[in-house]
Amino acid sequence: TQHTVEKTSVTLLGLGAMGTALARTWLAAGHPLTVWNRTPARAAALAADGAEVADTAAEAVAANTLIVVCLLDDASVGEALAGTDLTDRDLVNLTTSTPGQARARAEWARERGARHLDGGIMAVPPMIGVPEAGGYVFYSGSRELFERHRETLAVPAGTTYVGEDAGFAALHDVALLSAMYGMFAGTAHAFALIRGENIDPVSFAPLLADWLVAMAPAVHRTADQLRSGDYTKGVVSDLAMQVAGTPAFLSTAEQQGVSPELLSPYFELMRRRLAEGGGEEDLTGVIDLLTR
Ligand code: FVH
Repeated sequence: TQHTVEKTSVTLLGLGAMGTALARTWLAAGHPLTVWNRTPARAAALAADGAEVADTAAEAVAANTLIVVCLLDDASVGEALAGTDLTDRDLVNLTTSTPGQARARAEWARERGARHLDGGIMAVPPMIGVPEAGGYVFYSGSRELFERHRETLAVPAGTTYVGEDAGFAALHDVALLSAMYGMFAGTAHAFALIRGENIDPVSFAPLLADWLVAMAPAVHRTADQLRSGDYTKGVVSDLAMQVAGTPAFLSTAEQQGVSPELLSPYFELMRRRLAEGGGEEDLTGVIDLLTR
């Protein structure tokens, strides 16, 4: 005899680039899917692929227990859910929010009789439904809710649960993306330095990418120093040596006609920490200056 496992029915509010990508993976995996979007035309292709299209958000929320929301921002979530009955619903909000907004939304959902889980998506739409692309979603809030829907939530992308505090998914999301922007700032400066010279950016790119990968494990040393409180632990290149090197970076930028505005704020923090007596430390002391 054949035994078929029933797939959890999902309601999805929001069919932007990300919502549409999510919807396609649940449909492809055989999950009954009800969708709603403010602009109905965006649902047409999904309807042809088997999604139920609700005329209103209230109708979509009434259709299933698991409600996934992927809208532009927290304000649009409030607007879309305003006229819906969330009683006894499992609300999973994948809309990018701040930690504060996520905590407030969790409380807002609880007051309306819903269970709540917040998600921070660490992927772009083409990575959704492509496990080898490495995309995943941070989840925080009700652990029980996360466990209950883990399998369904794992269909579009990997899942990483980071705690009961509803704000933690957003915090992890923003922390990682902030580090990414630091990396982008560094690469912008590097490309600016070689621009105008007889150096092919396409040949330079693998050197740059490999260097960033080689440097990335330094985050583990930083974490270890933060945990122990000893910022000299395992130090390889101390702050005094690194600050002594900064004039070469600034002079090179000047010689290449490149503004130092991306590098200077970080160098300034390094100099301040050195002036406070952190010369034998790693760069970890800069974090103290930021959080003071
Ligand atoms: N796309 C990406 O690369 C990033 C990757 C990381 C995570 N983000 C976040 O995902 C959320 C949704 O992003 P998206 O890419 O789907 O965004 P859009 O394509 O711009 O679609 C926005 C949807 O939101 C609807 N919407 C906007 N305002 C309202 C409102 N007041 N009431 C109801 N719905 C609203 C919009 O509807 P429509 O314009 O089609 O009528 C779209 O469905 C987002 O938080 C990213 O930060 C994506």
